Amino acid sequence: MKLRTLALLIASSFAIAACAPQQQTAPKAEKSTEKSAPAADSKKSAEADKPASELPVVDAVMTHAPLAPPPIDRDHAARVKVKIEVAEKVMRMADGVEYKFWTFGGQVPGQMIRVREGDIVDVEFANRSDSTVPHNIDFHGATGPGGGAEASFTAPGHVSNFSFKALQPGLYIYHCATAPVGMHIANGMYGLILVEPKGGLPKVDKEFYVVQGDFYTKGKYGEQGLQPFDMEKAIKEQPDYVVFNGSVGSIAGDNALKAKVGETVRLFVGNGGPNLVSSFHVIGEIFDNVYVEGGDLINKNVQTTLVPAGGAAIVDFKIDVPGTYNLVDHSIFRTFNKGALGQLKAEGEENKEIFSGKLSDNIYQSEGGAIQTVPLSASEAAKVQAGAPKAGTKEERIAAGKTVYNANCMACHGAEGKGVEGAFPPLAGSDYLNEDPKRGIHAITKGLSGKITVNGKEYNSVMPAVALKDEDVANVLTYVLNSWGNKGGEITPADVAGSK
Ligand code: HEC
Ligand SMILES: [Cu+2]
Repeated sequence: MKLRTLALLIASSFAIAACAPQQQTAPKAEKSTEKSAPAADSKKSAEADKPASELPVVDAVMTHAPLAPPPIDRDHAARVKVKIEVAEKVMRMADGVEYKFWTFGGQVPGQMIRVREGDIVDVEFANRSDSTVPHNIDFHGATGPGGGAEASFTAPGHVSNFSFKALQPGLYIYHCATAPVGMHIANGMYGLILVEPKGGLPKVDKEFYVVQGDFYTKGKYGEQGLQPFDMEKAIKEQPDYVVFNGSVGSIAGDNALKAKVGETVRLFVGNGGPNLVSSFHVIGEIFDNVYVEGGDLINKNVQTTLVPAGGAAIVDFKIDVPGTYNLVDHSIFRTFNKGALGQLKAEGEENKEIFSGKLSDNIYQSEGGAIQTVPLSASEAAKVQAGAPKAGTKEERIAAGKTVYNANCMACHGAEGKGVEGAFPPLAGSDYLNEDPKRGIHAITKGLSGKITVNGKEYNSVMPAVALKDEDVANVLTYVLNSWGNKGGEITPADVAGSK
């Protein structure tokens, strides 16, 4: 998806650039009027009010998350054409978990729209003929009944048009408001529209688009297969998933946002809900500016900002030191147990004065250094007994093992088994493991402590035993052995049983 949207974005930026010259027709006075107009008067500050019919017509630059459309480089109003097609679509919610999303434009969130205060937004709203129900759109950035909900109500196989004037600048949610409204939103029908103030926003180096949402599935978090919507959980406000940009991992790992040391980053953050308020936080960063609730009020030096359901915030920060910065909902079980984790990876020069990194690490054994077992809840223990589905082939074992790895090992050994120097040894290209893969069985089932050397580096730490079924131990080790430059091979449940 990334490449295609990028190409589209680039293509459409060029389209805008190409038609920019003939758009520069606004009176010269316009700019100065805008600058001196206090924000509160912005509704009235008439920029040489042309009749709407005489405004130049432009196509909106719309982007799929996590990309944001480029800043507007017009100094006058326009009629901006926004085309939205609703599609009901089965897509990935998490590894092995699918969900039938209802989408604006084929993805969750819907595409981000960027217009300028004073623009007329011409909306063309199409509902595909393979949709099962009617849909509509309520723009929080519009003034008028339902934000356009009635005006845009569209049966499958129909297309509606309406327009609104973007009177007030700000970052606004749009969402479907067809009954049952909660269900349409819960299925992913939301996105953001930015109405730039006439003078634009202060320039930054990178801008991204992130929308949180909560999802309610018949099966529990991680339960495999196509999961239907669960109305009862939605009413009780007990989501199984809380995610950024529509799925677990959508902006983490290989999909992480990227920036460089020294750059300023802006996140357009929305919260589609339907239920939860987000305590939005970036671990290891302090927001220099927060446009509180997406409006004009700027708060400075903020750690965590609330993003209401059906609301938004703009946050700016500068990257001072390299590293991986995790985007979370600091209602923190949502991050570690429901998927609300994004990442921004920053490369560049270290600055040891701002952040030293680990200076030393010695063993501190308050519990006598005994190996501990990661505790299991009663239901988890029951599941362990009941057993996971059996893998028939090595390929199935590798696929199942990946899920086991992500749930049980990644927290310490890291994505791609890279480990953490001085604390957690790498599993990627581990000579310790490749020399005798059965050492892995022992490490998982019995735990591991004392000095070991992995790829020439010494580790003297404690790995707790991980309570897994033999099948899962076999799967995860087979996955590890066939990943990240390891030597391949297969560990079977019989191997595990035999060497415990
Ligand atoms: C709580 C953190 C933690 C978790 C969870 C964990 N490990 Fe470890 N693991 C360690 C530490 C620490 C060591 C090194 C122990 C030592 O120094 O003696 C280690 C060592 C190992 C080793 C041997 C050294 C090497 O790099 O080859 C293997 C293999 C291994 N772990 C596999 C796993 C697998 C597979 C899982 C998931 C089922 C897992 N670990 C979960 C912390 C963890
Ligand atoms: Cu809808």
